[in-house]
Amino acid sequence: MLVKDNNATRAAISLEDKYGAHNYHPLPVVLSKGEGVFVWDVEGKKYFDFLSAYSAVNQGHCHPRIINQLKEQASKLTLTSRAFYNDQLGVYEKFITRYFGFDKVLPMNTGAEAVETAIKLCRKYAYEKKGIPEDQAKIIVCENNFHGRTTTIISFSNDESARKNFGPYTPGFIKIPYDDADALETAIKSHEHIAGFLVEPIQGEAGVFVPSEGYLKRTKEICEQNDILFIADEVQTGVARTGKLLAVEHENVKPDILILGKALSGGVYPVSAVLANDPIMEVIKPGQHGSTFGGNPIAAAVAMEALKVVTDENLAENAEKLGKIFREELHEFINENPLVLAVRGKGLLNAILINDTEDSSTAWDICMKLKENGLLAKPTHGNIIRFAPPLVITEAQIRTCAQIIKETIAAM
Ligand code: IF1
Repeated sequence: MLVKDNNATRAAISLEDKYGAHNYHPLPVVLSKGEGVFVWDVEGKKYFDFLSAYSAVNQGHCHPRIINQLKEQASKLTLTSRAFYNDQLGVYEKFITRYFGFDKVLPMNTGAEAVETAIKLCRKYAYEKKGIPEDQAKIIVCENNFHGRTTTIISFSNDESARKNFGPYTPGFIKIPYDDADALETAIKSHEHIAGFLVEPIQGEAGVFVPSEGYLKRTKEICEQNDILFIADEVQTGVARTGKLLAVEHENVKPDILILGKALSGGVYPVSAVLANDPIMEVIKPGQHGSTFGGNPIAAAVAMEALKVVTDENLAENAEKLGKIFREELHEFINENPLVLAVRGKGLLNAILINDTEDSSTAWDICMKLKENGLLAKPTHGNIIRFAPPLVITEAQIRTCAQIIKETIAAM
């Protein structure tokens, strides 16, 4: 066995442990370099990154084109606030609205901020365009959702650890089961003043839960029939991750409000966005919403290049094709291995369900072994392991990785 000096790893972990809030429980690996599908730890060990910073690094680590834009813009102008115009924002706004096919964009920084923005936009539209009485607007959300961690967003979470003892909670949300279009119809019939329906096209945090075919299409139709805004949270599923530019495209659905984050910048800079057409977006007037950093010139330059990379490198097509290969490889394997119950996902957003209880350490132990074998992934809910490599991965690499995963689990 190779005897390694783990001092650098231990030192970094103990610093975070002592001086950082304990709001995460990371895998014990300390990364110091990334390039494409690979990351390296402080001891020089190289890994395939199968988390991609929760699908933020779709374009691969430190993509040279995106980094170049970052450097160029950083040396010219970083931040103006929106009190003044900057020469990058308008160019980016024109680009991103054409790219996704909406009239207007409202730029923010993090995913949670973009979700908050969408909620505010939806409520304001309900009061000013639909005539819902003041403070009565309700937004329908789904059970087991994950939309971020602000006080309002956790108010409609049903994840105890995300929610407990952070009350009092924001009212105005109705929760229905996910993947149940009838439940949406029932909720609309039994409640007054519904303004919107907020949904993840695939539930990420719930363990990559893909809804039945037709769910998005049907819920969108129900929303249309009832004059309710369909709000798609594509923070995790968007930007080519699931094999289409947007996951809603699998069902030819066009949301009324689209929420993006994460890979919008290739994981280089916090950039999020809310897109909508004029009749909706025009309800927001000067002074009614904003952010110091939202729409800053670095964000604009970086996001524009990150989206160009997605197109130029055919990342959606690659995710679609390699996702199929990956699931095929694992399907064959799980037929013979009782430790894995299921493999599911779309494009390169996939997960395996481990045949053990949520409080078992099996999934964690598998991830520790995968780490030893040069592949980084993280368990969720105790018994699910998410696999989401950067979309620049090649077919040869995905087959190698499938092999690593199979051999690791077979040896457990
Ligand atoms: C954490 C999961 C991923 C998101 C959707 C909004 C946001 C997220 C659909 C908020 C964020 C994250 C954040 C991260 C864990 C994580 C996650 F495990 F919870 F499900 F990606 F897989 N909408 N997702 O998935 O975006 O404010 O973070 O930029 O630890 O909170 P943010």
